[in-house]
Formats: sequence, structure tokens, C-alpha cells
Amino acid sequence: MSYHKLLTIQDISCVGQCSLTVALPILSAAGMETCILPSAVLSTHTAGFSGFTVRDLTADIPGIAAHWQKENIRFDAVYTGYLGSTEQIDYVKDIFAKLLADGGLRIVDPAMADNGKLYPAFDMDYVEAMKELAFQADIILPNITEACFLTGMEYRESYDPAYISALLGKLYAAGAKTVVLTGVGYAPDQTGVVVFDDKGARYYEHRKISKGCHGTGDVYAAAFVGALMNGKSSYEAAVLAADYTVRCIELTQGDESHWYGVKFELGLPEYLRMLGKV
Ligand code: PXL
Repeated sequence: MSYHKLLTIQDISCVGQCSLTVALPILSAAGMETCILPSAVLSTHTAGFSGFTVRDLTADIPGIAAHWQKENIRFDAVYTGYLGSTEQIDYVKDIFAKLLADGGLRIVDPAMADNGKLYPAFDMDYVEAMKELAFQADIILPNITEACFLTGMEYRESYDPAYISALLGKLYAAGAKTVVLTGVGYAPDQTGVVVFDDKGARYYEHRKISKGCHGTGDVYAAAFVGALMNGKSSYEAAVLAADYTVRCIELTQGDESHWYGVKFELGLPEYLRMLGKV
């Protein structure tokens, strides 16, 4: 298995077990050189904490990218998560164009919304910019809310397979290539993921443990990227990431004080076993 160099662009929420503080350890454990570009530095994530501080790093990005280009640094994959501003999305498109190795993968988690609502920092201008980024990516990992914002489809709390097919059809028509649609459940105690590409759609259903655990989307996306870069297919990586994320939630359950994230570190040995590394 070759040693890959990957760049992940997302925020540093100093406390809160999401974005870079989750992606960096998971991807490093998965055995790849993980370079980072912090989109912003926040004291905590924005979902449930109040009074958090935010330092937007948009202005630093062009200089960092230009330096890498001058040094001839190239990445086998660029994986983006929560970004700091609408303007930043243009810089990310430029990084896709200039800093990917030949055949390098563009993976976009359009981390901007959940449960029918945009995260507090974002507005419809951000959604419009995210559409351009997402529809030029090789793989996107939206949840249902994000897929609705990307397509203009009405968000529904309860739905059937026909609704999900229509959502996937709209994403495909807009230019999506491989879609990993998360949080798709047809029964109260079940959830799952649909992987949709030119071969069709495959659904993996698994147990839903509790509603709305913070940071699980980021754990899921990082575990997916780690598995994919280890040679798994999109579907295999989606299944493995789901099993790992469920395990992280199990490892956190019962600790009421740990409401802001999941104890993903405790699941890393199992993640490595799933990858066949130990
Ligand atoms: O987990 C997504 C995420 C990442 N980063 C920040 C967030 C959130 C979700 O709310 O607020 C800063």
C-alpha cells in the first residue's frame, strides 16, 4: 500500500471534537501524511456552545497556497470540511486546480447544515458558493439537509425511498459524481448511508443509537476518507466509516457531561482493525 499525502481544509474548533481535531488524528492513524489548512480558529464549535470566539483565516490562505505551489508540493487528495467564509470557497477551488497531483481526488463534505437548518455562521450566499465547489468534486458527503440546500429540494423529517431517489437524482443532474448521503433512515431506531455513483445506489442500514450527536459527521467523513485512501471502494469505505462512527457513539453513551462530541479516540484501535492494519 503506498503512502499518500493528503490535505484537509477545515476549521480548528479548539474544544469540541470536530473538524480538524478529529480529521487529523483519524487520517494520521489511517497511515497517511495529513497536511492541514485551518479555515478558521474557534474556541469551540458553534453547535451548543454560546459566546465562542472566531478568527477567520481566509486572508492567510492565498499566501499559504502560493508557498506550497512554489515549493512544488502536491497532494494525492484534498478533503474539505467546515470552511470559514464564502470567499474561502473560491480559494479552495484554486487549490483543487493547482495543488492536486495528477489523478488526485477532490472530496467535499459540505459541512454547513443539519436537521433542516444551516449552521449559525452560514447564509444562502454560502450555499450558492458551496454548490459550485461540491458539484466539481469527485466525492461529496452531504447529510439530507445539506443535499436539500444543494438541490433546492424541500427538507422532510420523514420520507421514503422515492424521496431519497429524487434527492440523489437532483444531485446527479447538478453534476455530482459519487455521493455518500448520510443519515438516511426509514425506521425510528435505524439510520444508514446511501452510496450513489454511475453504478447506481447501494444502501447500508445500521442501528441509530441516539439523535444528533455533535461531530459525528466529521468523524464519519474522516474515517471514510481514511478507508478510501487505503484502497477500499466508496461503498466499503462508507460501511466501515458507519461501523466506526456507531462504535464511537457507543463509547460516549451514558456520559451526560460529554454532550459536545464523541470519544472517537477510544475507537481508533477498532478502526485500525477494520482497516486491516493491526
Ligand atoms: O461538525 C461540524 C462543525 C465544524 N466546525 C464548526 C462547527 C460545526 C458544526 O456546528 O460549528 C465550527
